[in-house]
Amino acid sequence: MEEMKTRLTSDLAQAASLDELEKIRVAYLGKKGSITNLSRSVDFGKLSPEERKDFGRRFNEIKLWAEEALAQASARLQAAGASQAAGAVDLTLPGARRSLGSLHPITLVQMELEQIFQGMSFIIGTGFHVEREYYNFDALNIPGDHPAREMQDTFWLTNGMLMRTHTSANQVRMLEKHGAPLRAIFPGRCFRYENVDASHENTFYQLEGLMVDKGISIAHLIGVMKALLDQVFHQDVKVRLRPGYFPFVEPGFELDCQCLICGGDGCKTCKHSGWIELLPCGMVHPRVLKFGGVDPMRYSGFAFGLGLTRLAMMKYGIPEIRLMNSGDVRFLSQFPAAV
Ligand code: FA5
Repeated sequence: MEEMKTRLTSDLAQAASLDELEKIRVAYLGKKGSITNLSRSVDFGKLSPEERKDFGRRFNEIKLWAEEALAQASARLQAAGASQAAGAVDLTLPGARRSLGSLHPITLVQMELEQIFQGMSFIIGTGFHVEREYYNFDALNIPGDHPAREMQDTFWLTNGMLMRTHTSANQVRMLEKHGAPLRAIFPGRCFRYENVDASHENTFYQLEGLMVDKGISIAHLIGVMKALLDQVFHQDVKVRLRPGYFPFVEPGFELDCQCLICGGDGCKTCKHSGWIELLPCGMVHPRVLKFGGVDPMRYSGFAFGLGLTRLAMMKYGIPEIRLMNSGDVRFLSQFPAAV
């Protein structure tokens, strides 16, 4: 029995895996194992009662000892296996690079503008992509037979619904909801059924602004437009103001900025004119105020419809509008993940 203990101790010390350990257990304690066989090797008839008792005690001792030794070896191998698995992480290797999503350039510009306007006590609204013909056209002084409807090619849906062609569609909704006085911006997506080129998309973003109060004049309009452009570009950008026609403002203006892609020399982004149409604006037409339930005899206001997608193009030097909706990660990953 002593010799068997020595052999088992040495076998257990050499066992390198739980599989090997199981083989050792079968070899010693299995049905035909060498410890199990010990009891078969003895002719109990030839032993005295004392000797039988003594054998039984020692046999049980070695069996218990062997079971305990196997359990300890198993625990040792399991612990070694666990630390080996943990050790498989080589801390000196460079980590797996997790690519962090970035913010879309339009989102970045929109967030910046929202901050600027919140600083001037403007509230932020949203509006609907799918809009009623009434809010997109009629309530903006563009009745069904008005030629101005042709200015914006429309994706028509059924039952007088359409994909809104401009964020101005939310002007009367905001007036109905909040009344006057009102300072609000409402950025969002617009849709037009038109040919796509370097500066025209069929899905693009605008940011509408509306300020209505007693005594609002063109001076307020120009002051806010200037504050807006100064803060967005952080540089001296040349702008020009020219008369513009929109049925929902009177007078109306077009504010263009010098193309920042070519510096005004002319390129395909500005259609070789050196200027980009960016910020149409004007004094809210009295009929629009009336549609919104606001008395035009007491209140006046200005509105603007900033081309947010084009502003992002100018700010970040993006010459091609189609990149904006491309979902191309090589393009998108150049922008920061946060502002
Ligand atoms: C309008 O949409 C008017 N609702 C703007 C307005 C609001 C005028 C309030 C007066 C008062 P316009 O169609 O010009 O106007 O579009 C406004 C701006 O949106 C343009 O200057 C341009 O920057 C941008 N824009 C227009 N069409 C596209 C297009 N297809 N792709 C990208 N940007 C566009």
